[in-house]
Amino acid sequence: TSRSDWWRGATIYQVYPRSFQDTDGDGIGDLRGVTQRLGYIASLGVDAIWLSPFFTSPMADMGYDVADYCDVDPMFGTLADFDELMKEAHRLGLKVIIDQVLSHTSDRHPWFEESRAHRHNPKADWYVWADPKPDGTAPNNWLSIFGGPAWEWDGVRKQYYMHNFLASQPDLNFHNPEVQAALLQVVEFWLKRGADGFRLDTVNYFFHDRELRDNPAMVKDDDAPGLDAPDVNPYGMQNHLYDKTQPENLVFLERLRALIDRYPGRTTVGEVGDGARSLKTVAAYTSGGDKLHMCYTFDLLSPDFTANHIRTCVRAAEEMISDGWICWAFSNHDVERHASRFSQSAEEREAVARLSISILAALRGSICLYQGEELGLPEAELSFEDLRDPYGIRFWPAYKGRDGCRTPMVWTSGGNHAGFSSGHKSWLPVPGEHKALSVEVQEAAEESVLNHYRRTIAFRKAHPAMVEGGLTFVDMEEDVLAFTRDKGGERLLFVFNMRRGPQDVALPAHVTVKEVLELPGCTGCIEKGQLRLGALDGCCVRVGA
Ligand code: TEU
Repeated sequence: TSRSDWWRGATIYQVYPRSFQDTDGDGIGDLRGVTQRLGYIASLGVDAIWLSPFFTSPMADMGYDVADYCDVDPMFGTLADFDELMKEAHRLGLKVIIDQVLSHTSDRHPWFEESRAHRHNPKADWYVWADPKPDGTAPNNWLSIFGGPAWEWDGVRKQYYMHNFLASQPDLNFHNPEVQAALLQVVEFWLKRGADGFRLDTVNYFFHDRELRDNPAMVKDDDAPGLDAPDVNPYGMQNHLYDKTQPENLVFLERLRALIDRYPGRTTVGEVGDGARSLKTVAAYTSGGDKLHMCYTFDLLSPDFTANHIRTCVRAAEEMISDGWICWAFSNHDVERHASRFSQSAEEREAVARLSISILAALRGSICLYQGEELGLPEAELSFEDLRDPYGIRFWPAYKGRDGCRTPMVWTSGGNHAGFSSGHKSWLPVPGEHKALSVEVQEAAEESVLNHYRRTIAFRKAHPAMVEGGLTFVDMEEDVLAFTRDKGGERLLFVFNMRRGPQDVALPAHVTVKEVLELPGCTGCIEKGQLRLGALDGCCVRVGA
């Protein structure tokens, strides 16, 4: 892929380096491990990888707490290992997108250590510091996503600092131009090192309300009707009085884009967790071609795997994001694996995994896969003693945290830790039930979920209408998801039966069938003018434009 907008419609494979492949026996994956397995990733037919953070970090939030943005944590390797990874990825035709966690740092970052040391030093204003209220309590009612107030008292400065996530992840003060400049330098460091793109963590959290106003208990928001109810975590949803368009962020993103455009062929994908307002935010961040290239939301990361839900999300995206670009995903390192999340029973997981990639591949936008989903891995059942995610440890057992989707890749069915590590202990256990789903087993089985993923990704690639074409919904049965994708005179009709039983559906009168294509793994066909679909099945028909 050499076109500069290779990212448009690309298939991106997310690697969580901690859990991909360990090469030094410490039970934790590393960059050399990723390099070793790039051949496997390339064999999936994807265009790019997204690497979760591998930077120097005390790992309080598994690397989303960065202590040095411009170095590799010794646990993951060295900068030379990164260079090696880049070289091998490019040799295999894979682009490399790296995570940038710019909204906050670790409390061990030298910037924060300096900032907390004194109220008047060069970095004093690099974080969000505030005096307590007269009664000594926190400056306002903002909450942290990871529980409790968003404010932590610092005994040295005798002030509170703000953190959207852990107390050990202090928020940078983006209102300070020096902070912005320093972060742009970080991005440039990786641009120079060859990174093809950046996944921008919590991109809608960069700016905070400068006046530190309390969040209202209840918000009437015409843009986001779902937010009329009091929210569990109002600040988490950015649901506060602050100007929702965050004009400063648009200006920052323009500066970022100007920098990135100096390096041809690079891209950005922003993570937007903005509740019901997310798609509006995506539109604002990706329109005009002068801010982000693409964004992804949490819309399809919900437990809802119904035609209605997908239709609602995609329709809203189509309506709101006119000249922007979205990236869709069913799974990532923060949510329950979708083979489990979308299934009503263990028996239907495989069928759900198969249908999920058929649908994802047919959507308009770029698509993100999360390591292991191509094996149809279910969420790992872990005991409290196994947990490493601070978020899970804090809310157990009401919420079990994110470790269940972060267990190691299963390369072989036998062997030490399923081929993940030769060490004694792996940082999270390999679940017994994952072993039968190993890459080794699935490579050997022609009809495996893994091979189904490969064929489906190849099918998407072979049809430009799927990668870049327009999308128009077609009205059919409520639990049937149907739309066409068009490009240059080619019109493909996709019909997915999301019911847990077979059904026949009538083709809309205006459709002229040209040819039923062989959509990998799907058995849908046309009989006597009816579309005949199995349970959790699909069909692709070339129709008259
Ligand atoms: O996630 C941002 C985010 O909003 C998550 O906190 C999400 O709401 C949560 O994980 C529940 O699913 C990003 C990273 O993806 C996540 O791993 C980090 O913990 C977080 O930022 C803080 O950097």
